[in-house]
Amino acid sequence: MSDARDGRANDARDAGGTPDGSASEDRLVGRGIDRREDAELLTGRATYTDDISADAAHLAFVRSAVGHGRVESIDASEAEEMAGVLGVYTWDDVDASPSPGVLPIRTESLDCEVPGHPVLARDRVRYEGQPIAAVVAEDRYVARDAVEAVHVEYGTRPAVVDPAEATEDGAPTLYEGVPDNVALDAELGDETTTEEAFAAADRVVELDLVNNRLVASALEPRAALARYDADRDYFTVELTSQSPHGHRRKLSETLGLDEEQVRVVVPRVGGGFGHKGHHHPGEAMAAWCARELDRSVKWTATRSENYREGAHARDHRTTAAIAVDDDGTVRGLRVDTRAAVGGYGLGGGASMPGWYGRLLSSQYRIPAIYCRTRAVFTNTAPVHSYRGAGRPEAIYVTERLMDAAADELGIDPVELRRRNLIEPDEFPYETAVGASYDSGDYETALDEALDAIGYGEARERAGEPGDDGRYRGVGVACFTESTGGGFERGVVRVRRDGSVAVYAGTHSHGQGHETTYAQLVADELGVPYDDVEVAEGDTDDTADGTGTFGSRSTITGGSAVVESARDVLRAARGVATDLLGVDAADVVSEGGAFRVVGRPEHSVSFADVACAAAEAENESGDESDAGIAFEASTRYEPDGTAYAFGTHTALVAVDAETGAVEIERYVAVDDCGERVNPTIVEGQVHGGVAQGIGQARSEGAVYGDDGRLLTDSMLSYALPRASSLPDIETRATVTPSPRNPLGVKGIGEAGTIAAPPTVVSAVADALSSFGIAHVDMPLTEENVLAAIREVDGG
Ligand code: MCN
Repeated sequence: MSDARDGRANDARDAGGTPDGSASEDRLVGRGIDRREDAELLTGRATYTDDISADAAHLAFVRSAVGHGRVESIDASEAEEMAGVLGVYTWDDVDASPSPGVLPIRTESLDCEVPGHPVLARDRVRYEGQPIAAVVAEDRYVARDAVEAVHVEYGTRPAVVDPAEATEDGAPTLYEGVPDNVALDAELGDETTTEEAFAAADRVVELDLVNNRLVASALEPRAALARYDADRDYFTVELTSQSPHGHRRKLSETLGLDEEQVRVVVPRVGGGFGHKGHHHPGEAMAAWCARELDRSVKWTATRSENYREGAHARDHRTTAAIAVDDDGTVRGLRVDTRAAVGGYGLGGGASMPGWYGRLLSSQYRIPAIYCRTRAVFTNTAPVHSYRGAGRPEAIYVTERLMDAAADELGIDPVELRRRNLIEPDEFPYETAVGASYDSGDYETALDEALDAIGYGEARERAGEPGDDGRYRGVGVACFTESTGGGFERGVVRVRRDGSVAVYAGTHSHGQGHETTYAQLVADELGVPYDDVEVAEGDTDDTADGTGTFGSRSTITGGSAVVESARDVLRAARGVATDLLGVDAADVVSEGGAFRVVGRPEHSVSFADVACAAAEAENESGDESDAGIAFEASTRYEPDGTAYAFGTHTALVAVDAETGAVEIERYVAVDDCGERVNPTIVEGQVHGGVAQGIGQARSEGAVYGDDGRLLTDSMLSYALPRASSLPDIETRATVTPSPRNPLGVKGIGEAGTIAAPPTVVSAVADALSSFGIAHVDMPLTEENVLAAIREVDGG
């Protein structure tokens, strides 16, 4: 019988624990423990999909060289003759197989009848880079050489790449039955009430906004390794995924299989940012070819394939208006957005009204909102969710309108926001676009941000050139974010030695779940942190699961593993009660042991209880459970959405001669409820802000009018660099969510939501003396100078 308490305290220190004051001394939750996965990741010892060879043949794709056209002919004879080539396949081969060969799509994301995305082009190509033929060869170099030897002739058609232009009369059409290219025309909010609010308001301010097209640039490109067991008609697919069970379902549908015929295993994943949650042709074709050749087949995207075909993001054209009274009361919002979906609908969050329009109320009490969203086919790569997925686009609209209204009314932009904030005693709060906010204390976060940046002084300097001739500006953006949705599975298994294995249906691709889930479970069971292992990514480990996206894992996966840990603890207490020979009511669990109330020396350790339970299990003769003391599995679904929030603020200096923007300071105040690990939370904010600044300053996928992608590599697609990023100062307020047992809200996307409006607001503020109220992203030197020249008349 032992006392685990000392071991536990040491253990947190050993793990690099840096108690942050908010955590009680005993608890791991609330401590900024170093990420346990980092040693392996940072020393290059991690295994990624492409590291696994399995004697695999290699798959490469012949991709459309045109943005829009008909495939007139494919001549693969030269490629087929090449030494080392195992097969060249086109749609005809897929069509002749038992597989449907079409990527599944969420039906609610389209309201028109169109064919789905085929894994290889049927006859028409609708974006440059669409796969036309698949080549499998003994090695990847031969496969790529053979791709060059496949000759495709096209009947080129006119292309349309801009979602607003695509809806205009006379625009090229992508599908016969959809003459206006509108894939989905959806409304949110009440149009009549909103029109009445606009008619009654003192002023209406309107803005046209562009939300630039982005590409997820994870360090690791997408990859898949498929093995086929012909005897069992069974696939094992290792791949880059954020959602192992989601990929299993989609792979099964594409291949025409039962889910039970597919096991998905996800090794380490080098970043996802949303696009590894989607199903692309590469993964499905690797599996299809593995069956066709009865051989393991691997596919790894090249960087430019990732740019051409990996799901893109954002790409909104919006006309929006705000109705305000002279005293600064906001009466309504009216938003009309055309959102690109690309050549094929994949059902992405950015164009789905539920993810986009539902966030338009942000932190404000806005009685009437009407949002029309048209998801529009364009000759571009398909658009899907990317860090934020609709929420950055919505907050950008609302925050730009708040600045424009403040400008019109001559009210300080912070003061206008403050006058309209939803107050703490108004929660739960139902917005005019159907969001039910759980909890919030918006003004505290706002004040924290203003205090940190020194808003008063910054406001005085705003719009004026400093000693260095550059114009200073201060930007502020408030935001909310819907986090956590759907169900998640969490399994906790205790072995006879008291060690604990935790499995979840989520999949960390940089978020640090191995650390945070271990903190949560170790706290619940009172066992040493090092005794808890966390594994994600194998569909055999959990009966079902949803995955990691939408900043949902802590709320859903974290709660699921905690609920399972609580079940395990209840069972363990029962065994402990028997061992101690007292009434259940007299047994308490603390510090990794069960003790008798009032007789602290009378105790039994968690490990001894586990051993006793495993012995009893062995005696029962069930060999499948040999060595397992306790196990619990929870399918957890939160009690509604948790709305994270915060205020970000930035100081910028703009050189009006060159258009160069420097972000001199950036302060992020975020509220994600209770924080499991404040250091990881801070890291998530840093990463998100860096990506948000990337969108604001430099990123943008650019297509030529013919539908050819001009930014198809890291040379031409301008990711942010360390030198273009400021130090990111972070602060936190803590407003627990009442909608999950942990009181948590998500944090993974907050930075990408808040940073674009914050930076644009600051730059517009700096240029206010030129009469500039808004500059579209990205704020490149060229775009900033163009904005100055436009008002200068030059
Ligand atoms: N966390 C916490 N306390 C909270 C909330 C979160 O300690 N109150 C911790 C979590 O336990 C977890 C991390 O912060 O370790 C992020 O948790 P959460 O906000 O629940 O988000 P998810 O784990 O579901 O991650 C998804 C989110 C999304 S949608 C994208 S896109 C994204 C992101 O996280 N892509 C990332 N962060 C990323 N980080 C890296 N490094 N790479 C990516 O591709």
